Amino acid sequence: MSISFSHLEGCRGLFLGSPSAARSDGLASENPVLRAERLLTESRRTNSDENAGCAEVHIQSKLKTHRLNQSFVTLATNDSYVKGALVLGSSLQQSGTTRKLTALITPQVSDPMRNTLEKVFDEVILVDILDSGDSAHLALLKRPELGITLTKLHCWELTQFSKCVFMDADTMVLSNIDELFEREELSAAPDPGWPDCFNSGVFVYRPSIETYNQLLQFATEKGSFDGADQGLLNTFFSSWATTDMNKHLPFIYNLSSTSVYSYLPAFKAFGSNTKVVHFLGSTKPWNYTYDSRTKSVEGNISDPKIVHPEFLNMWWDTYTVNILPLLEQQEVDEENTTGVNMAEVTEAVSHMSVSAPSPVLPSISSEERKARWEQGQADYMGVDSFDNIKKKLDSYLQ
Ligand SMILES: [Mn+2]
Repeated sequence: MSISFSHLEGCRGLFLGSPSAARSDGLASENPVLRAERLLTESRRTNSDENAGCAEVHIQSKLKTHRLNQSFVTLATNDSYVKGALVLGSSLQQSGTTRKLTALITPQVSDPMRNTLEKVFDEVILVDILDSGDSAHLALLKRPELGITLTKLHCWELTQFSKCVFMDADTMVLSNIDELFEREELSAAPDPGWPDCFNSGVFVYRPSIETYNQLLQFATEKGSFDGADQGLLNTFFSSWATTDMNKHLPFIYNLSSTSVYSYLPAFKAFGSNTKVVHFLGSTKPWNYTYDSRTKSVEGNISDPKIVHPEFLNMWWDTYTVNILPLLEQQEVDEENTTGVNMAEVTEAVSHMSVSAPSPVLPSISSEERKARWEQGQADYMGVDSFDNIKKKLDSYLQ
């Protein structure tokens, strides 16, 4: 028995709830609908016609339960990272996700920013290790250097959900990624710097107090080889590299900003499939200045650490269109909303190169230049400057 599309349209209204403006574009509600279609087809194959309606109701309620039981989770430890979390949350909404959105925050987050988060996320949960009498606090006393790392581990405590996808606040989705909920713990994409390690900016996991306590104990005893959550999680889930390819997410679910430059032909071939951008590095999108008239980031886009500027401009476009109006409602002071408060400017400037572009040196052969590039010694201010890379990209894409 086949199912007509109009029938599915009816289903969609029923089990996806009232469509918000962001979710009515038909973009990403496609995935659960296709899934429902498959489930319905399967059930009808195994059920007699008189039972089909019953099975349908059962599957629809099962889908709804899934939707409520699963969440995207992020963490913001200060007001700057809240900006990232807001853009991430907004991008997930725009993707038409059917899952919940949860933000963990620490006490450093101000009330107006917290109130704004509550407009985008279904749940905003304060995690305060210092104030808690639990094992996390005890672990922190022994390993004070793991402060933020241990805060991130709190995501395993969200046992109101059966499965979650954790995403760093410096990530942004470009299309629906609800299919990630079909993966098991711990699924993640390779880290570009050491591909036998996964990057912990995006990962699928199952909340569990048992796992949470094991992670804390592990952190206390072994620490983290990189001083952060990625080192800890890679040691804890050490079978990731070799055991189950289903737990290796394709790189397009966590495309790091550095990869565009370090493997340009691959970016050229596969970059258009990107689903999640991760703004790795110390200079974050909110550290840049954006010109809303030209819809582009001003100034230092030749910074080799920053992602392809189209992604950065997308981040700022989402921020300007969807987030700034929310912040204005909260009367967050102007300094906060523009992304140019002094601490951030200092941080950004300290990572900026201010030297003038060096002249192109014709004496370097293209072989030599390639070798230097591969050794990470690209001439970013000269022949390998962003403008030149962009010209090259444009010529490929024409
Ligand atoms: Mn990150």
